[in-house]
Amino acid sequence: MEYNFREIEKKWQHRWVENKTYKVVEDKTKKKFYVLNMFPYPSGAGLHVGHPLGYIATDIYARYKRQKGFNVLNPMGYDAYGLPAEQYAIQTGQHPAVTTAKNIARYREQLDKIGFCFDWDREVKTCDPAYYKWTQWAFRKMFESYYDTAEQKAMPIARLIEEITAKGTKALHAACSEEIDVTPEAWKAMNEVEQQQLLMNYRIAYLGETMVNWCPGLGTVLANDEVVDGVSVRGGYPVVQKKMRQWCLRVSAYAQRLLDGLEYIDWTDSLKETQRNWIGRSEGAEVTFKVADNDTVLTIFTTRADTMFGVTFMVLAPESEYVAQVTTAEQEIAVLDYLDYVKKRTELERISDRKVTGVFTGSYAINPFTGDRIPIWISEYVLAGYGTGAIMAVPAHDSRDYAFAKHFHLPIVPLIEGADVSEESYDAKEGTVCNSPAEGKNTEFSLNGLSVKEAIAATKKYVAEKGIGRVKVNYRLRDAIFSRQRYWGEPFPVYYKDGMPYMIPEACLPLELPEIDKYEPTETGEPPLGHAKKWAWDAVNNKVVEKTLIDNKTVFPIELCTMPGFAGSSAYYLRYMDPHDNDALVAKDIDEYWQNVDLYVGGTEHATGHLIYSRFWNKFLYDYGVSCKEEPFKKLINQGMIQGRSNFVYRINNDDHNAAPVFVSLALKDKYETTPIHVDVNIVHGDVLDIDAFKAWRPEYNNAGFVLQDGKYTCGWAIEKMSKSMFNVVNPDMIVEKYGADTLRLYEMFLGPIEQSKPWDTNGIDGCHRFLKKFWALFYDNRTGVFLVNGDVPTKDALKSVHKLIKKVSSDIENFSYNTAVSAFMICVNELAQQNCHSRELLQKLVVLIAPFAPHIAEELWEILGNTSTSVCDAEWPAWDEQYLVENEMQLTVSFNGKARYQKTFPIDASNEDIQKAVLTDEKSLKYIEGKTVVKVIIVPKKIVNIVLK
Ligand code: ANZ
Repeated sequence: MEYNFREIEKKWQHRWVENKTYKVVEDKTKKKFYVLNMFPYPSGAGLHVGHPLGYIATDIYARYKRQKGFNVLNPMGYDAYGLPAEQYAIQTGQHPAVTTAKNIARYREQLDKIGFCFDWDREVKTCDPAYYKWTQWAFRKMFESYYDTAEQKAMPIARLIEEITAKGTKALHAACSEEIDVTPEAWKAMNEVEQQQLLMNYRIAYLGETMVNWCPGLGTVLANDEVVDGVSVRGGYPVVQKKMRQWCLRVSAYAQRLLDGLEYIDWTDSLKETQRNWIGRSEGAEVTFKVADNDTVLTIFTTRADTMFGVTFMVLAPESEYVAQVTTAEQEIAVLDYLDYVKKRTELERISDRKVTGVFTGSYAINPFTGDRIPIWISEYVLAGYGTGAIMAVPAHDSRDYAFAKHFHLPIVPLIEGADVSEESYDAKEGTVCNSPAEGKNTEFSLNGLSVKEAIAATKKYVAEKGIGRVKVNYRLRDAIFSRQRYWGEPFPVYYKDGMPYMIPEACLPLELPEIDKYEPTETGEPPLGHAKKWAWDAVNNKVVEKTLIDNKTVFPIELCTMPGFAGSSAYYLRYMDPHDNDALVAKDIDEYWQNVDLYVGGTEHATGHLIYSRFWNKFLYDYGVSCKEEPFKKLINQGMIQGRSNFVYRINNDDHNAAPVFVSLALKDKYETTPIHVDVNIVHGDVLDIDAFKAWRPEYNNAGFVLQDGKYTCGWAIEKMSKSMFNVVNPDMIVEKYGADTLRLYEMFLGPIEQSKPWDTNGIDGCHRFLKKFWALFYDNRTGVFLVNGDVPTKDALKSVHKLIKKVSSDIENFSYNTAVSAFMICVNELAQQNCHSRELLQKLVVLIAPFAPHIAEELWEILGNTSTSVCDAEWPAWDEQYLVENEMQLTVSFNGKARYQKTFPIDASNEDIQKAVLTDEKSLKYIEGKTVVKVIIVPKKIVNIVLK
């Protein structure tokens, strides 16, 4: 019987479905293990071979853990809301739901062919109302919560209301957008709208005024990476900075916990470092500066309080509220001009551009340490969203301040002893402070002779005592903007009464996305949901009704924005635990069983998006006891990218564009002037072009001519990103069809370490396929079809080969070193074939070992070996026995005058005398020794015997 992978794979994929082999239930008698892949966005292009890399890695681990006796959860689903389907809808009128469903079906078909052990009964789709009910539910709960900074957790807003009523806002310990002082009396005197406005300052999900990249041409907010040089990447429309009222999540309140949590999870150092930088904790001080001839007091944030004596000017962010307060009449026009210029600049450009721009406000501040009058400027390098949006500039010790001072001819006063003030050495953090540039100005306080660190501490203490400052920890992490002016996303469960948002009652969730007939913004610039006719909330009957009924008394308009892409992916791992529960996101006992994800695999591109948001989201749910673990993902592995191996043909340049194209083979191309052209890798085999297929590929190549080399056309190649435009996309379906899923799985793992990026090379796949054939040949004679397995007692050598393999594969899987595990299989199978081993006892172990990697062939052979009532998935993972691994022989290389001639095997305990005797009398030695004298025999233990002849 031959290895008929097509039949075998089809058979087992059916059986698995029929027998529900991969169905998982909570089984308290077993230890749980939860593996998870970052779920895919089902794009129209389908899967290419790069996509399943991570899935195969997790699948192997899941199967291995199951064989080790764990109850393994390995779910899969779809991140189904998103822009591409909506863009397609705008272009074609095709409803995004239709496109998405089609793409999901295609993904599923492709995934099914690869033989994953997903429990499809637990599938989730973020666009499914039964799923997004819980996304809306969580959002609602965030709206109903504030972050208590004393308790360090989210708390119900009702408690905050009680506290404000009793003690006013001054006594609150609550994360907020701005400090507001409201007495209990003032609170009670407020009307409902005013009270709601005040509460908004504390809610975890809040409507906030934030700066966004607004693109009037497209009628939407754009993300930073969708804007280049002030225009939209798509369409080239101008983009301006605009303050807009948007839903935001108070992620910043969790900054310290997000930082602390990194300490006890098993992620790579580089990923943790990326998150730390993103969170950006910075310890410093807020210091106040009085403005001369003005009531305004500027509060600035600095990490270098020690440089107070070197402050020679102040800089405000263009968006700062101080700007209006300090701009003088003479400077007004210049300031307005400048603000106009800044509006067109994105934050990214402001940070990365080294261009020096700015304008003087006309006002001066008083340096509280020196009493000096220092000019207040405005510049784009100070960002509105960080610190207080205002800085004290110390050009001698800060590079941007230095560049600014040089440009506008402002004074530069060095403070660090020996510091040479020039562009290169502005930032002398180490050193001794000498702070009295202007003798006699401040005699009360001196930092002279202190180290920078001591000076910072001393200054912080001093400003706190003097009431001109306070110690402050800042985080770079911003609150997440949570509104999108888009259709294809989760609707907010929100309606508006008197301009203030109210939540639709929990019992009425999900609020389903309505149908619309146009996907663009409305004529009046509203988001696409503005087209929905039935999109108003009847607060008496608690239901969605026609918009024409809006009276703002009992029927109100519903929010028109939808949630962003990361909403649906923030808690999906919790939903997989209990996907059909209508009463809870996840039932408490089920959550306590699965706890959190033990192994999470996905791409590095999610380091600062999804992996921050989902950690935040989970911590919020943890605060309410919904999730029993504070960190969602215990161990995380980033799989590398699979790159494409592109092929090229070389077209001979010809000015006559009507002439038939002529292509020259690689080795001959330098004889001509040529242009390389990407060619579809699927019509190239081993770098040799399939000429007929090439002619059929494009009508313009129909009558192409070829300059061949040895009768063949050889293509050039290069490693590039795998992408449709480079024609180097390899479809897994094609590989499965030609070689089988087991070969594909083995080959993807064999390509190299899982975390590394590596090129796909279809040419190499034959090796893995041949290996599986050899594996099969241990059971069946390929030519005669005779079943070879016998009950023989295995030889010592065979035992050693297999036990060595068990040990190696077990530790390789634990270390996710799958490529080395695959090569260990290859070595072992070669050894067993050489030893002519067909022992049932050993082959059965081999089948169990290979099951995680190549589950179809393993199931088939498992059954053939007589295990007809169980799946190999439940076969116990074999243990190795050290006794078989002890080396009892050694192989020595025998050399003559340093030249290696042959190898000889000895018992491990052979003495040097025995070795020497045996080597000198060996027949193979005699021909080298003949006619010469043996001068010396050198023996390097366990390695070499060198015979010196004369
Ligand atoms: C005086 C000073 C002297 C500063 C010196 C630095 C070096 P990190 O560490 O990132 O927190 N800064 C404060 N707010 C800013 C804003 N909104 N936009 C741009 N820059 C701002 O950086 C804190 C430092 O960055 C602060 O300390 C402030 O400049 C500046 F030798 O104050 B420093």
